[in-house]
Amino acid sequence: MSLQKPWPDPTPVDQSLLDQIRTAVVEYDEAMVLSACSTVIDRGMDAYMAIFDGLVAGMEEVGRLFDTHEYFVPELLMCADTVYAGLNTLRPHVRSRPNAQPNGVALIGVIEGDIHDIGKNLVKMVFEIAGYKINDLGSDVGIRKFVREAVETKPDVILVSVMMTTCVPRVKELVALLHKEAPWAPIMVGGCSMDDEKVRELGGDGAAPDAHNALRVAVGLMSDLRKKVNESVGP
Ligand code: B12
Repeated sequence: MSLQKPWPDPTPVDQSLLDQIRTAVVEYDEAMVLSACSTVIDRGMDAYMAIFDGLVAGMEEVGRLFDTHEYFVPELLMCADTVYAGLNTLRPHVRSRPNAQPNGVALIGVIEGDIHDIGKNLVKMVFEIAGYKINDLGSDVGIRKFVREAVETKPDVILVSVMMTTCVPRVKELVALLHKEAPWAPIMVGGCSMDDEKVRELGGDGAAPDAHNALRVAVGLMSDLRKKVNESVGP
């Protein structure tokens, strides 16, 4: 699959720095990640690229090490801390899209029972740099809270993150309630076990494998919904 990577800054990060960032995440070496990320910034390189091709690429490798039982939960926790140390350094230097305008409001959260929030925070960042205002409910968000916030803040799009398959039935329940209580907003569901087919089964409107595609799909869904509303209102 070809991923759209809308780098806001064309100056690429040196491969050796990307390697350092990846290694630092895998080896949960916060000093190394801070040093490499500071170098990215000092040299005016692309912070967005450093996040996705450095920090996220490192976390993907960590996932593989967990799968092969070389890493366990304590390592995951330290790797996640290292990702956040790098993200906190790089995030203020990610440039908004040159033509970013206020684009609407996105409601985002991780479903109850699930505390994996790195992916959710990256989706949030991509929407922010495209000009969206974000209402971030955080992680482990109960269904009632999600629905209440949707009704009260009238978002243009609702983004639900779920990484734990055990939490998927709860997402189905949430989506059904959101369709009833907040029918104006398309609902996207994402996370490691989600694809288009699964999201449709849950009643959601769209899926995306990563943060870049999440924005692209959301824009399409919002425009489709606007067209439908206009057609039903008539000329
Ligand atoms: C880091 C990690 C943790 C950290 C999380 C730290 C944090 N602050 O997030 C900690 C140590 C806390 C953790 C805990 C656990 N974890 Co864990 N964890 C991971 C790991 C290795 C990486 C997740 C990650 O951050 N990836 C990097 C980010 C960038 O990727 P991402 O999250 O997928 O997000 C991208 C896309 O999915 C998408 N996306 C995400 N959200 C959304 C939303 C929308 C709307 C859209 C469109 C797109 C989208 O865009 C994102 C950015 O591009 C994964 C392995 C994996 N393969 O994912 C396991 C994994 C998710 N964990 C797993 C498990 C089992 C657990 C524990 C139960 C372990 C335990 N025995 O305690 C606990 C559960 C805690 C809980 N209740 O939630 C399993 C889940 C399996 C399953 N079938 O449910 C996985 C898949 C590992 C495995 N292969 O078994 N974990």
